Amino acid sequence: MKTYYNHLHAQHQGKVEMFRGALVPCFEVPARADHVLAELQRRPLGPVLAPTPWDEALLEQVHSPRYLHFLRTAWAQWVALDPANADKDILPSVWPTRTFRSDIEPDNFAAKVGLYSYDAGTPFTAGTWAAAREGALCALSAAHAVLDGDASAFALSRPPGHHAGADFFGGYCFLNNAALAAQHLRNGGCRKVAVLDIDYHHGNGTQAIFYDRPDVFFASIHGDPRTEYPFYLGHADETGTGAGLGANLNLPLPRGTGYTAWAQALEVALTAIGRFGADALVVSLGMDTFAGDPISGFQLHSDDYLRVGQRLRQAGLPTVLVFEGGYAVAEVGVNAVNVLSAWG
Ligand code: OKP
Ligand code: ZN
Repeated sequence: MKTYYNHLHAQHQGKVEMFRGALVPCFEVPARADHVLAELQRRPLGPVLAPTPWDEALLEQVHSPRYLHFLRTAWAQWVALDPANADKDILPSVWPTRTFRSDIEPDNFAAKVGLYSYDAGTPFTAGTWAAAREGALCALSAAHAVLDGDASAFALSRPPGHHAGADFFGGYCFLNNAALAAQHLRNGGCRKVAVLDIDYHHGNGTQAIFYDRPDVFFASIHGDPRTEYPFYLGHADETGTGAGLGANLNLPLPRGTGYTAWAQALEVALTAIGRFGADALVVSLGMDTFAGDPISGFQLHSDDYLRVGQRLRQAGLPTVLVFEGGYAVAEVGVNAVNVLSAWG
């Protein structure tokens, strides 16, 4: 299995995120990807490659031009406000909630940041765009390898992607790598694609991007949004809309859920994906279902991930795996490679 590694990932290195009224050190740190790469070097599954430099216009198939323009220029706008800003991260603090307008992009920079985001936990740094863009290329490259006939491919990148919508960042995510991979598979001739999101947190961005589409099925197993981030999406009654009705499946589980109940949800998701008739699978591979994760609440153990990988492979579909969350930094490499080793 080829791994497309984002060698620019460490250029995105947020300092702090807002948590309970205080700025605390970021959980989403460069060491996460370093540990996965190190484990892939200990237990090689195939070549580790740089992504192919695809036409950036592909990003517009998932993200709005005005959002992409914002991402490309945000850091320069921030430093233009005050040269001293170069030492600080951009952190959103004001948002257009219900009754406000989001069709007019404000001139004020803080207001612009709020228009294109939804939380105060996602710092934008000097290297964020470079890292996120290269990560998107990793996802596109992995999709391309599968289109070329590989049984599977892995996009090893950060920042993660599944919370990013067509025109907003949040939840540590800026570009939706899994959605880009799914779209790339569609462009390359797959008639139907399924995205299976097994990160602890609901993939609200991916769901929203495909919610009205019948050609991309989205299934997610995650902490119940009544208590777990991202809170405002991910309930079981969200089944798609319009032509996409029936092509969305949410399987929220209570905090504390262990492997047995989680694996039952995985069966439900894979059965639905089978019924849908997908030609290819994209897995949003979050490793924050691990019992030791500092910000999540499921109870999976390292050995469980070997079985998760086996079961995903048994689905029998060409599979693109995209790295998402997982904040038990020391264990994230072993856990991720345990899943991937099913294709070794
Ligand atoms: C991103 B991914 C922690 C608060 C949670 C956002 C979590 C984003 C998770 N103090 N903040 O889905 O792993
Ligand atoms: Zn997560």
